[in-house]
Amino acid sequence: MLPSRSDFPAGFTFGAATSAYQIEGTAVAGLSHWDSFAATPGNIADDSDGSRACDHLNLWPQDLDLVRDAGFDAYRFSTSWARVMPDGLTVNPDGLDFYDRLVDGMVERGLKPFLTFYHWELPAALAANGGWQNRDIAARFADFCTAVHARIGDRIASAATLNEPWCIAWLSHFLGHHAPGLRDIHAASRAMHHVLLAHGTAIRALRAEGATSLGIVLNFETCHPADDSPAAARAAETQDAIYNQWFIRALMGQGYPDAALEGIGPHLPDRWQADMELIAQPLDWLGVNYYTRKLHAPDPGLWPHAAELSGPLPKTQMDWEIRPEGLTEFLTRLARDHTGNLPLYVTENGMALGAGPDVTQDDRRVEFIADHLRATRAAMDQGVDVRGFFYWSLLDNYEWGWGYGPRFGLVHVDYDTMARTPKASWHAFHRMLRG
Ligand code: IFM
Repeated sequence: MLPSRSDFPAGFTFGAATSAYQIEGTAVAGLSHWDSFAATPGNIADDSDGSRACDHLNLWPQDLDLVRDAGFDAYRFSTSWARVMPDGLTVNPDGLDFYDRLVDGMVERGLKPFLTFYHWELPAALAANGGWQNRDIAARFADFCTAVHARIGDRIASAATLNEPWCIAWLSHFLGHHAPGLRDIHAASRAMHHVLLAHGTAIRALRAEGATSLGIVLNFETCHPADDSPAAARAAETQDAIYNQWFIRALMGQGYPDAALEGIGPHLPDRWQADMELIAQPLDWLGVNYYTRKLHAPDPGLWPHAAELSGPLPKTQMDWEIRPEGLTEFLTRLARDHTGNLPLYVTENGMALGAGPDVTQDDRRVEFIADHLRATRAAMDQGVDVRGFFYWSLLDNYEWGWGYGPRFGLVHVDYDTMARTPKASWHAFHRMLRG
């Protein structure tokens, strides 16, 4: 059973989250680097792509009904850059029309629109021009954000520049798991800096246009040593610096962490230090995405000299360990070490769980959500200013390199018929929020 709504302060925002490429379908959008990445054999577990996804482009009214009917206060969504600017530069009014209707649909249903400008579908034309490796991306990204803001900003409750810069930069350019699928320390290091430069440039441009309630969404993952050895401790510290410190430190004006600069520093663009002030723009809130922890062991190979090992805890469908206390730890650590009194939102938390014969049966997910809501409350009890919790995801959807196998949704999607069926977890939220 989920905790009760009254366990959280009045005004605490409960929401459900999605992203454009994972649910919309790409009809009448420009090509993005995800389309070419997905079209390359071996990149996606089931060789699928986002061309149809959940057909949210057409079915969005019923999807928003599901958000409202569950009793959520807010809906977190993203705008596809490739739909709004198919060539990455020129605004396509039809693309903005879609988001205009979508935001009106949220407002009509009493839902607060929580916008994320970029959740990973970089227009192919910009990718061909170096993408996140090219410093020019910062100005292009600010133009995209201000174009979206000019059309829908008047009805937006809150806007994040980027979702999960670690994924945009490291997972995609060093580990090669996401578009553009590179495994290149030089490319990754440049992306690690440019993604932050793009954020700062966009925030400055949006503020000049009068935008308010601006933030960014970072993902955090507990990095534990695989054993008691000093070498394992060092491997975990290095991974923690790359994953959990690089972005938040720069954003809060604390500089990049030394343990990550050791390997990334030699590849950063010239005079990167001069960008740090622009990167550290004042923010109105920070979004925290939390899912799991990983164990790290020393690896004799190249920097970061670390290898990931599977841990002993119960796991989700994607083999991610379930460790709710990690969410309390990150929320308290952030407030203590980095963000002070800045309001925090849990902008993503959820679990992948395969569908059984009864697609509505997901009691393990209900338990997962209950534990993470309690973990959020525990951080609040320790004085952390957490303002909301968004479940990932409203719908089963396209899980990037994993294709359509993992199911994160509160609502089951039949990918043949596109039928939506609320699961037990959707009903649990309904009882909690409307009960
Ligand atoms: O599906 C993703 C989402 O796009 C970003 N955060 C993590 C989710 C689960 O992997």
